[in-house]
Amino acid sequence: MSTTPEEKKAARAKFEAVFPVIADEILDYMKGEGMPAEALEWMNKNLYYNTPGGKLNRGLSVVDTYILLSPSGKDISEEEYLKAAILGWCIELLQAYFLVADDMMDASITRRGQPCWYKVEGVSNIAINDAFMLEGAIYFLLKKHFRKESYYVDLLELFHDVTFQTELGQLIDLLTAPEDHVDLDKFSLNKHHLIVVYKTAFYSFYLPVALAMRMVGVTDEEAYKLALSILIPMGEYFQVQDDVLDAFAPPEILGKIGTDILDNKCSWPINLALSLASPAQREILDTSYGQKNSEAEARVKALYAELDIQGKFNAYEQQSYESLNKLIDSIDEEKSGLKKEVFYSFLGKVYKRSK
Ligand code: DMA
Ligand code: MG
Ligand code: MG
Ligand code: MG
Repeated sequence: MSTTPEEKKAARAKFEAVFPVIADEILDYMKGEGMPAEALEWMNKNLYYNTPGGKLNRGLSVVDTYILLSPSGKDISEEEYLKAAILGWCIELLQAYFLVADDMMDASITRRGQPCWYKVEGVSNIAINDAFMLEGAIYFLLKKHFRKESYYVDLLELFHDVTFQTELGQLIDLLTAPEDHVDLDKFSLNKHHLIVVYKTAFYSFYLPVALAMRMVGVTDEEAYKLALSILIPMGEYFQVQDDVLDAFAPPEILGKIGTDILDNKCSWPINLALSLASPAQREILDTSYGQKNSEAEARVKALYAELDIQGKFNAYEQQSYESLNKLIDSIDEEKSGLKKEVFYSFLGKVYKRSK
């Protein structure tokens, strides 16, 4: 696998070079349909503003997994590389689609170090249709590149299934965080677990690995179940990191300004704080959490510091890392046809991340 920083950089650059190819295919299609120049320019901006600028963990993991599972390993043909990379970019489009909508629903300000798309001058509610178009582009690309493959329907099914699962997660995330009614009794770590598995783990962790497995030709359903049993807890750990970074990371590094406290979100830090708070501290949380003002937000953050939520997270992170490593180590490579390295490499991408 790409281990040295130079190799990682090169793998990323190679993957990034595929984005203009797919963007052109989408724009050429629109041109062929007689869409006006204005529409082409708009879609071009939508695609480039929202798709490539992230960490690309999900997209790169499709390629990495494909290389690890393919008998030719690093010597896969250029044609195979391109197909794996296109699947990778399809997940990045799915991610772009979710994020454009998520930022509107969460009333967020910045993303990846720039204003959220709906906040850009002249965009506003057009962002709703832009999100749909990012999603539509996925199925255009899948049809164009995979229509003739025996696993085409499996790819479609995977994208459809995880999209619905993510939307279920977003629904319970939003219903647990009403804007006008703060009731911290509605929160629990069980509820949090359900929210994060659905809104994040399926599309961010299971999807990249499962897509690569389909492309390599894995048909044994047990192998998919095994992958799921490791990738779902890995995704949960990743979203706990996201929740903790929302409260503690400097926005300049994180690339986004945290909104979970203002938004009354059932996030990991508040659930932990609720389990540790004295009656007096609980009173502060009841009156300050989910209030749309920065003084109230600061009071919650001060309480998080008092209760050492960051320290508790560090312990959680260590524990999760160890238990995920144990899970991965217990894989029987021979029996499952999977490779431990697929999971170690994915975990390595997110362990102790700062953004
Ligand atoms: C992310 O939840 C889930 C999806 C499906 C985008 P979030 O609102 O915590 O994400 P972020 O912190 O990136 O806004
Ligand atoms: Mg959000
Ligand atoms: Mg959200
Ligand atoms: Mg978040």
